[in-house]
Amino acid sequence: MREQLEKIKNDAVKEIKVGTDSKGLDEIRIKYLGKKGLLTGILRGMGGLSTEERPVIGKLANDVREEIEAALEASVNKIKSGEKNKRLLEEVIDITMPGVSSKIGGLHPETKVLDEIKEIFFGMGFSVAEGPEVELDYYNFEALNIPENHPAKDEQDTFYINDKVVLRTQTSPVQIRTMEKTKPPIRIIVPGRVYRSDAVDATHSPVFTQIEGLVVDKGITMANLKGTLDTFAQRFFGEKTRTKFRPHHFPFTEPSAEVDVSCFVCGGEGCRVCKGSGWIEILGAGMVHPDVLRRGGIDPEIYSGFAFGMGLERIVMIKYGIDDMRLLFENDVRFLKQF
Ligand code: 2NM
Repeated sequence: MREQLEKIKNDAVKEIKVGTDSKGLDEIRIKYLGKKGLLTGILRGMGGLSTEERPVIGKLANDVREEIEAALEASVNKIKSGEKNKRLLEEVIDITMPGVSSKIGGLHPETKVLDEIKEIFFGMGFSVAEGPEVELDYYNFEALNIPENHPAKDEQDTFYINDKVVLRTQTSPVQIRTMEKTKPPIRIIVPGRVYRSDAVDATHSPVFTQIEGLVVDKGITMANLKGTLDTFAQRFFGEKTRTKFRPHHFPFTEPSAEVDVSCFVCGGEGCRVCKGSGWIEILGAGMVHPDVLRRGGIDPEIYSGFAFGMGLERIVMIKYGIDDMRLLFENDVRFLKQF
């Protein structure tokens, strides 16, 4: 029995030494120490031993068990730490490697320019007003002094939802709505989408963005309009920029003007951007017609006002030298990335 125990011990330790993973070691544990294991088998046979031999063999058997367990534990620890080291090596992070930068989006050029224009007018005490794109015919035309027979009312130019409802062709209906509910002083800009039944080409789109402005207070004159638009032009195009007011006609303003700015590329000498003239048309403007003030609930005997309007896409095209408006709507990333 002594020899048997000795052999079991040596075999087990030998097997444990060559075991390479935790699973193999579990199998060895079962083979020797399990319920039906080799050592357990020996211990069962101890009944046939003499009373002198029994404690000696019993102690020996216990020693063997302890040695096998110790060898198992040592081996398990070794394998476990080996497995852990291997995993750590595989998972190692090289903090000296260059990072992978994630791609982030940018602002559309129209958004950038609109933000810039808003900031300039905020600096002069304006705030933003907004209103519906689907608008009553009354606010889009009649309240603005545009008569029933005016060419702008033609179905060729305006998208009609029904007899009384249109897609707004300008943002001025928001000015009327603001006058109706606000007591002067009023100082607002109204950016927003407008709709006209135009064919698409390099300078036209049936959907575009207007920025209009309205100031109403006691004693507002053409000089205030000129000063406001000069300040805008100088902050937006550069401090040397001059403006030129050319007489014009709008039904909703009297007097009315078209406003040019001196060319920000050549300074007025004449170049490709201003087509040799030295001037670029950017705005329509005028003193709000007394009838329009009255329809907004404002007494033209007490108050006066000025208003102006510009097309955002046109301003963006001028500023960045874009020759086709369609580029602003197609959203080709290769185009948008440049701003
Ligand atoms: C323009 C040109 C001139 C304008 C007038 C008004 C209102 F509602 F106050 F009468 N809002 N916007 C106006 C004046 C718009 O766009 C080219």
